[in-house]
Amino acid sequence: MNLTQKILKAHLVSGELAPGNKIGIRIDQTLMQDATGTMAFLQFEAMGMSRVQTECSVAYVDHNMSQFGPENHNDHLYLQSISAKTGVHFSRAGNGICHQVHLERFGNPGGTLLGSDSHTTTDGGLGMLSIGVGGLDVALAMGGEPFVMDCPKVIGVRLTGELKPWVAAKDVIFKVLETLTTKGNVGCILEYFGPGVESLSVPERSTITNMGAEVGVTTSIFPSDERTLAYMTAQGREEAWTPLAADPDAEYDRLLEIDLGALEPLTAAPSSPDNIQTVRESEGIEVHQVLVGSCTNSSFRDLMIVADVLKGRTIHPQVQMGITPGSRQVFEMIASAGALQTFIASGCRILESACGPCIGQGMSPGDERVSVRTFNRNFDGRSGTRNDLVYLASPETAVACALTGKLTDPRRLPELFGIEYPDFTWPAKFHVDDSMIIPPAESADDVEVIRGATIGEPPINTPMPEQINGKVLIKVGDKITTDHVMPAGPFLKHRSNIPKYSEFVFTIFNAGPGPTFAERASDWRDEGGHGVIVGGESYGQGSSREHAALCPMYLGVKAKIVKSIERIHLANLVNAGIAPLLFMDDADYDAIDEGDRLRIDDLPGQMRAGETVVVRNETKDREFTVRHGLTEEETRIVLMGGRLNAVKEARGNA
Ligand code: MIC
Ligand code: SF4
Repeated sequence: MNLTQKILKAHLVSGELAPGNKIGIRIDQTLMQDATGTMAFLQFEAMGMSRVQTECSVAYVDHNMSQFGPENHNDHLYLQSISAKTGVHFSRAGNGICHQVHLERFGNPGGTLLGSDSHTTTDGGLGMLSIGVGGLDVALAMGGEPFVMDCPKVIGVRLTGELKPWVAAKDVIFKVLETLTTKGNVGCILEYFGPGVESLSVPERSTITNMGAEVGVTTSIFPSDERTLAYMTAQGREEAWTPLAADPDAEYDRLLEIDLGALEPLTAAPSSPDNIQTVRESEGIEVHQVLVGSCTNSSFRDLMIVADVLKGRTIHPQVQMGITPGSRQVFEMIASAGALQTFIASGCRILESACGPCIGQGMSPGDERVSVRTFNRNFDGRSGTRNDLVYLASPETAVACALTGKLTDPRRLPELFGIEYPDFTWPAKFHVDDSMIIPPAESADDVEVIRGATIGEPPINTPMPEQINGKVLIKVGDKITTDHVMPAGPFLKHRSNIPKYSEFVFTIFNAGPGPTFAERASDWRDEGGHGVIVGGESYGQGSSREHAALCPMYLGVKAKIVKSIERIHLANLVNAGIAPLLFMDDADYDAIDEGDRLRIDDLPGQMRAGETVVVRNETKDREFTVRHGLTEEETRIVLMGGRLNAVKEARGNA
């Protein structure tokens, strides 16, 4: 067996372990962050659940920390109080980015982790099966429900050799992205193995598993070995370590081979993480901003490499540089190692330990200015600037650009500045201080949940109508991300208030003078119509935010018809009671225009009867057939108007 199969087998509660089947697995741990966590907790409450049933559940505050207006702090207070009441550990604002902290303090080899954030996959670096999902699915797992998923195909990635100086773990995942791209990998897991694995530390492995989210796979995993033991020992958690690996004769559904020694510094050019180029070929492009941080690249190692290069130097006058330590542990360690002093002296701006600019919370670049970031996503506008030009890169490449003011291959640092590759050694012990993680209250009775005025209710959908009186509210192209659907940046603070947040659906496409998407949708809804969204390939890439389903649902959208759809978004649509329908012929996509009236007769009957649904385009006077790949249970949920209705009915509190 491969490692994925071993962990799945140990957690299997229903179904048969063969690709293509639905399986249910037991979830040991859950994670949520504030931007998805408030809605997840509101849904947990709405389903009538009280204390969590997992081995360990943690709620983090790391996304919504700018605190312009009362919304963010209201969210923090709600999360802290409801965590205490329901049995969840609470990681306070300032303690760090959920994935970095979870890796440090909670993750364990061989366990299962479900998180309401797509980069929950970070813990795969420890040998934990870690999956990102929407908030409602985390709420269900907290309530003790098994997680139902497609039994994955496992892609083996055999690593050989060792990285050369100035080439980093980030370049490994860029290589994978170049090969597999961001689309077409739904239902797969990436499993790393081979002699090259031992040369990578756990945080480096986690950079690789973190960005598996960009590949669109369910998760990514590394074996648990002596390097894993060393990391867990340094965290004082060696008792949670266990060795794990695939059997020597394990089989994979597909095999990739990467010679680490043959890699060179790579970058993801604007504006997709799979737009991979060598840094060499992009050299010379002017850079105005460099940001080091995010859950991908903000470990102690990453920051020490950057500090070592900067030591005794000042960043280029044209560049503004920001540093975001991944956790309070990393922050304290760079402080005691003298790296913080180096950052300050070299002119860096020190940001707090949080997601920050990665999710458009500050440091948006100027119009059409190049920003080089060690982050994982460079979707248009995610930085908070509509016409941004974000290059993703390793810390090594980022710091080279900060010194030269141009895209620079870090292998030229010795020749340009006489800088040798930093000689970094992992400390035997990390700085461990869990005082910012508040354990839950012993008894729920002693805790009063604090609900500020900006905390709303989770939206409840109505059952699917017999006839869809549809209008195409928007037609979009390929690779539409959930950032396009539900922007973050300045709008992120409305996550707990669906009516307000819904005003910003598809904001990036609202450039012209006409009515916004939200205005078109709500006018049509108020006339008794049903909204339809039309899209291309790989719709719903990126984040796990269920708001990309909940807000369109609130605006009356009943169906999305797209060429293909990504895993988490598909699950979120089902949970919200929106029909996810797939084109069977590209010509049908081509024949639709925004504003077309689409009629679907007896949608419930058609969905129950089989895989296909006939749609009539009344504007174009043509009919076409689409399909839905849903199971009977998923169909039932969509037709009931979403999972909240289904769970309430099952629990007798409808
Ligand atoms: C992201 O990186 O896009 C986020 C913000 O962390 C999201 C979650 C969210 O939208 O709250 C993710 O990756 O799932
Ligand atoms: Fe936070 Fe960015 Fe990581 Fe998302 S990708 S969890 S916004 S640091």
